Amino acid sequence: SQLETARQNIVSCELCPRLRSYCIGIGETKRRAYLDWDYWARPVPGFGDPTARVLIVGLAPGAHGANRTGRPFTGDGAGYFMYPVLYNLGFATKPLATSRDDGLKLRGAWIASVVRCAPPADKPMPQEVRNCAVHFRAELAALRRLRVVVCLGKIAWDGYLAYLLGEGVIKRRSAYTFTHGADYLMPNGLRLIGSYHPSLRNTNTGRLNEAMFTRVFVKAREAAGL
Ligand code: DU
Repeated sequence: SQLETARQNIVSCELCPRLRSYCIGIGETKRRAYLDWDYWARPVPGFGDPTARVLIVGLAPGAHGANRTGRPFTGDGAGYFMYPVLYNLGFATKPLATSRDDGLKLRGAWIASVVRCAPPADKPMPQEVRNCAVHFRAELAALRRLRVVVCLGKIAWDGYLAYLLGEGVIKRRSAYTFTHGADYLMPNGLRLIGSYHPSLRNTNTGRLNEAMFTRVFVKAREAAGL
């Protein structure tokens, strides 16, 4: 299938040497809590329901999260914040995501990120984001039932707008301003919703709390007709 081809191209990607060596280096040093883990250390494919109506767009794998487990938002603080919200709203079958074989499934949702390798300091270079767009496009082309896109943070938002520019759906980004709760009907009929990213930096400081995050996904579910 198209999604399986996209997955293989992502996992074998070597387009960004800086990111590849960084991810492998994380796997070699590890954290004390994960010494017995065999780190994934490969680019991370999207995850979820191939018939998803809701696309969730993140920034990049966490160094000791998805870069360790091989599945988006699995095994780090951002995921421990996000999956319970997805579970409460029926988008996930379990509230706790710990490994890529924990049995958790998404229902009606797909999770992807604009960059598929963990970047140093969580800051991909613009050229790395551009390189990775080929993978984002490949997954999106296979997700035929999308109605709603939830972008987690401004880099995800800008990445999705760049995708729409490339597809000729919009002519300029300036009409679409990222805020938490931003909600636009795009010319292709999709709803574009913005949320602060559920990184620990945002959730530990209270910039993003569970009620705020839940409201975003209640709106997404409603806009998707779910
Ligand atoms: O083997 P499979 O049912 O195609 O599932 C592959 C992979 O995708 C597995 O990690 C579950 C996940 N998944 C999902 O999250 N939601 C679905 O509706 C179907 C599959």
